[in-house]
Amino acid sequence: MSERGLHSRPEVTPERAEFYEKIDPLAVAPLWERLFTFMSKEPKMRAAPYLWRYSAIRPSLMETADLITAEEAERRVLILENPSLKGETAAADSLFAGLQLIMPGEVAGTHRHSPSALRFIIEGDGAYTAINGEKAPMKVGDLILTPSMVWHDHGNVGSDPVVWLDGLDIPLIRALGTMFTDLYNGGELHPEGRPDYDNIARFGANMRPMNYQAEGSHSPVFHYPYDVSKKALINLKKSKEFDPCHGIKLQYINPNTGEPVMVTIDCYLQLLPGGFSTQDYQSTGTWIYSVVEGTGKTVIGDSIFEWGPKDHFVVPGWLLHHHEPDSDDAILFSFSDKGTQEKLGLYRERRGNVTH
Ligand code: 1HN
Repeated sequence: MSERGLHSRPEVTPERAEFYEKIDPLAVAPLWERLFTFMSKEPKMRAAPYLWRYSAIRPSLMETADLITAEEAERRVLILENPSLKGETAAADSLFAGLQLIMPGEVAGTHRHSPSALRFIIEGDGAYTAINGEKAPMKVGDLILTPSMVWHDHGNVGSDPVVWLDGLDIPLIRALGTMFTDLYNGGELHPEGRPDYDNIARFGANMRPMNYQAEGSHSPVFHYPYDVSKKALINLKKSKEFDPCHGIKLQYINPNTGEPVMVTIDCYLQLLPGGFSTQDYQSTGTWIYSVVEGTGKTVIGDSIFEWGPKDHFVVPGWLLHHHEPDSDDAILFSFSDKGTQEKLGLYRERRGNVTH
């Protein structure tokens, strides 16, 4: 077999080494010295799997309330920063995750940005996100979307600290060089918009206003309440039809198109029946999980992560993994770059020995 430089480095002879040094000032470099460093046979993510235990983080998150105001911070968020991507403001190669705290009486002012974001409510009652001035009152387990370039602010009108998971496509937007951000009117709060729950009334009942013309590519629903999503999972359990790799896994969709809720981030809620260990699954998608209910473990490559409610973990792309819930049912929220990859024709998955 002849030597090929796709997966291995060609020999560096003294003559070649001298040549490489000579051409360096010309701002050119030999591709054959690089190919094998990134043209992996299969995906190799920079991020390693990781789990953030809520009980370990929560005391520090609460301390931030006295350290900085929501106003000064713009958003009081502790980044779930993957140790393998230290300093990169990322939980995984393509996705950002963080935990945001808002205290009673606080407001996080109106802004917008080209990255798309989701909120998944972790703890506390009485806060809201307003999208173009329309409030979505938050309850634990609710999913709230703030798609690219939509005005949004948050507030807490209750008496408890409120914490949610922020999921964003920051690494992707940075890589594409498409970052734009604005403060509303240079720093004002967006005036009140439509009444609370208006988006759900218009688009969230498997109905829509007659003659509705879609605006933008994201879902016109920006609030997916947990009680509705959970009820679907509980009712589906009765069918006893469980996906071997996912248990019962429902995707949040844009009701206009059936597509993922946002262009660059897709979201899921999943029930793992008690004692139902899933089969090994591998996909090019990166998955970030937030545990809502139940306990169990997830085996990712060579690592085992034990989880309980409010813990977060990341499954980077192309790592073989499976879930093992304990004897009670578990409910997991997750978000992914699967939808982005599918739009680019790049998504692949493998169940057992079959690659799709
Ligand atoms: C952001 O604008 C929010 O609007 C949350 O609540 C998290 C993380 C990185 C960059 C911007 C928000 C964020 C963020």
